[in-house]
Amino acid sequence: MLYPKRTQTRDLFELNGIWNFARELDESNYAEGFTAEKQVAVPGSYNDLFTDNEFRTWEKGTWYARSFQLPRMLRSERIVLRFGSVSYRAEVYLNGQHLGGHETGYTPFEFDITELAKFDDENLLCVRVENTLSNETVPMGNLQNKPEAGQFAGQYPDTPFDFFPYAGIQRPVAIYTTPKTAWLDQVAVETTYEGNTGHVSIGGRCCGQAAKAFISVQGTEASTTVELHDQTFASMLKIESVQLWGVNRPNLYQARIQLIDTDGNVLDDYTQQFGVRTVKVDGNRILLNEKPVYLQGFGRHEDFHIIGKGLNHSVNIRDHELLKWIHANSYRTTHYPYSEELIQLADEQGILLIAEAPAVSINFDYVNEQTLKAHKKVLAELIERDRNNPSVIMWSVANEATTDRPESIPYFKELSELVRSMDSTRPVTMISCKGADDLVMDFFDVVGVNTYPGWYHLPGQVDAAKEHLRASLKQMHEQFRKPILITEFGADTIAGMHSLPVEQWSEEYQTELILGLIEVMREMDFVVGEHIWNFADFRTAQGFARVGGNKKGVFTRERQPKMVAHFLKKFWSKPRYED
Ligand code: BDP
Repeated sequence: MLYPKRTQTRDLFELNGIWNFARELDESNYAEGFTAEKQVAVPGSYNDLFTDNEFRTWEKGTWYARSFQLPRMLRSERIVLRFGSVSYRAEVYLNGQHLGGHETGYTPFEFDITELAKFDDENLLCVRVENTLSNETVPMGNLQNKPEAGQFAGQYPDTPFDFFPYAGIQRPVAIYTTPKTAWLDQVAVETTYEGNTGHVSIGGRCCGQAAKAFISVQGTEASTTVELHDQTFASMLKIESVQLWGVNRPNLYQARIQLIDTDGNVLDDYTQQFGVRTVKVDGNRILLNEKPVYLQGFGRHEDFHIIGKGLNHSVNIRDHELLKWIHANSYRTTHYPYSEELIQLADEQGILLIAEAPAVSINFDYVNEQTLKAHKKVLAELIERDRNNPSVIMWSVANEATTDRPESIPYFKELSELVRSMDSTRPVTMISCKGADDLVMDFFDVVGVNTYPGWYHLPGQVDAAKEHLRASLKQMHEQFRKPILITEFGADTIAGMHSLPVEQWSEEYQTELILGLIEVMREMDFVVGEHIWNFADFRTAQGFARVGGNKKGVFTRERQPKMVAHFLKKFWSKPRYED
């Protein structure tokens, strides 16, 4: 699915703003309109908007509605309604008619509304949104408070992960048009280079009557015209004196794709951004453009006051600003696909991303066929969505599944095969908390390790935590013989709390523990990166282990630095390998 754009053949407008909102409290036909209980903001999560706890933790059906008019000059066009994401499940109705649904929040979906849209009257758009998680959803939820025993047991709401299960229409809603005669539906760009020449493969799929595709890379000599076969095209272009995409030089190119008819008339016109770069795992290194890159950065969340997980451009800009300030070069989109707009920002600013499926804490006590089906679906949607973004250097299929269970082996084999069949240009990882007992690392290129010595065990004992990490990393490397990326480590820290001698929860403790553990990671030649948990404090479900949220942020939820941030800024200013 393409990102919606206005071009010479396409129009675009957004349906963001204030919508009507009601909880589904009875059997009435909400799809034909309803009395609003509240008004809500789109995009945004609904949970933190109101003062009433009933709304905050409501996970059953809610209804969103708004009306809109269409200008008559669009009558001749194909009209598409697109949602950036709705968590977790959406059923969409236009003028009382069911358009379809989508499950697994965090990925976009769209409907052709050409036939149903009215031009002479208001259109009524109603969306049923539901966030009830189960053992068949990805992520799971409502496991009767029985996640794996540990810090998530007994939480409210009942999730086997700690971040708050925000819900709603969390990303933009847009209407875009394409010509009715022919339109581009899908584009895949893959790149390599040899010396100064970039090799760019651009393929795509279209619908309708086009005969050929004219493809050119703006600002270069590269262009070609290719015939369509079964409504698909494939092309290979060369960019001379290519400027590669990299961390400090995020050079981007625009591929213009024009669908043309047999007389050479342009039917559809779309521009796809891409960067020329390669990424691979070679021995104990991740190579970006054939040079080793050491990942320094964070796990994160899309999370902010009031708006929850709603797209917020200001927070996104601020977060990337802080990443640059602290000399981080990367982050993992823990624990779900982030907004398309944020991934584009990473492309433009040269930030490396590990794009993660929303599969956190998959527990094999509860997995069934349907869980695997949902997991495969959302993984495929993620790859389809982000495959052209140069900032995405690796796919993460899951975080902290119970991968010490034999049932996890065929499950993750199938997932890794799916990813590789869709994209052979990026390494694939899985993030484990099972140490050397993990059974599925054979299927992955990089071993992602979440480890909390000095926090969940060995509290307050930095030296013992370092010793534990040293021993466990060596053991894991012996076992897996693959590069290890430390994807989570850290300590909850109350901003403003100080203590000498150092004690858990204080800024001194976070600083000493994080810097101490990094020292150990850097003793090991097979460690390819350090991602601290977390970039910023974030809202969680309620439980005895969380006081006002998860406080492992290096920055507060307001995006101000804790003490450790200043030390990291200094330490990370010298990259481990020369760029
Ligand atoms: C890890 C999870 C992460 C949690 C973190 C923590 O991957 O989502 O927030 O622990 O406990 O297990 O802070």
